[in-house]
Amino acid sequence: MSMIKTWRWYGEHDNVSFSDIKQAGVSDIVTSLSHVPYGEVWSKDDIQKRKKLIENNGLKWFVTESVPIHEDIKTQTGNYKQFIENYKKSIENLGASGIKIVCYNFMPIMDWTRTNINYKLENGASTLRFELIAFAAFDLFILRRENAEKDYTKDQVSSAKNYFEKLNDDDIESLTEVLIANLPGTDEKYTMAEFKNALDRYKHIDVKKLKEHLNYFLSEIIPVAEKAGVKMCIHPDDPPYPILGLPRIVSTSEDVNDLLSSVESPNNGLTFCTGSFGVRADNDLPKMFNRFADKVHFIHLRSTFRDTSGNFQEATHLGGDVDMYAVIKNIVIEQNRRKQEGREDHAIPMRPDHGFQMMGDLEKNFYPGYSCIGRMKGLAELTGLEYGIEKSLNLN
Ligand code: DNO
Repeated sequence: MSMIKTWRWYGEHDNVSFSDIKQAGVSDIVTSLSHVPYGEVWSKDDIQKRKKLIENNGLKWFVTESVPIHEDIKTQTGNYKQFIENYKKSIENLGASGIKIVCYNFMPIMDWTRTNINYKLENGASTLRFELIAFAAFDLFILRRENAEKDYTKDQVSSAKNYFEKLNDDDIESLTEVLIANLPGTDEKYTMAEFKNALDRYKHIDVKKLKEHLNYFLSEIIPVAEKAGVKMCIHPDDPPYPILGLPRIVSTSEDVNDLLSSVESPNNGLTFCTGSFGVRADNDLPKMFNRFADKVHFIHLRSTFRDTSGNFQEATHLGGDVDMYAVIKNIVIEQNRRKQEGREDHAIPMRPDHGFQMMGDLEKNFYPGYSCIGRMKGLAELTGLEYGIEKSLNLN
């Protein structure tokens, strides 16, 4: 009753083939219809077409990541009511096609954020890194966000200034590109002007208001998800704290508790992402998993090293600051508990999240973090750890 091993696949232009994925020891694909514009309905035809393609290649599909939430819904402006209706239709169509788990996020404007998507390690591999001073340099001196200096200490502002002064035009362009023009993991692109407009829409939206908007969304969506047999599972903020003055509402245990209890339902659940939550030293991951275990419908496993200056960097899956042994042990115990209860969903889908770009993959192009060999190495390590834990508990 091990976790279900899944693999995120970005569609036909993904450089990782179905054959690679099967050889990695994976049974299920996690994917999204990224060609459908944000806010529009995912039609049954489109969903079926993707499903057939996956099944014809010997794999299965029952988790989607993500069905994106239109900015109008997050800000409750413009066409948000229509977009919520469209979202409901997508959920119904997904449920009817056997796609029963829907991962989504409620981060304003930007999904996950890094300042360097090609950070070279001594051994030649590359990883993803977030450097606070680089980010501050962008915020203060490239974006020139109004009142941005209030979000940093005096020392940080002066380090960011030094950092900025050393950047040449190409450096500025690539920092901007990685932060706004080419948001990692999505096909959304903003120009600087569009990005500033997007930020402006949040001027009067604080944490409290954004939480209200999420609660409203959930109160509309969850009853539909219940009927369709779909489990919604929100992805945490990455990084798990406010950036660019934007509110963030899925960063801590209390945040998760708020949103899960705003609409009590087994269909209102969580994607437990150790990499995102793990960037905060005050997030005790094994404890958090246990607190919400009942409603964890999807798991992302990876780890980061963080320092005390606000920087973090993605580590090997068993390295870094995440106590992966304790997390997986709690997952194994939860799965067993569900099995004893007779729950059908006792095996929780997981995917190895991100991975180094390494070996033969260094010459290829991938969505940042989503190379083949690095993720496969992560999957192998995590599977071995899970196997050992199950064995020691006499559960396999
Ligand atoms: C990053 C991913 C996120 C995630 C979305 C879910 O690697 O985990 O982009 O897919 O936040 O909506």
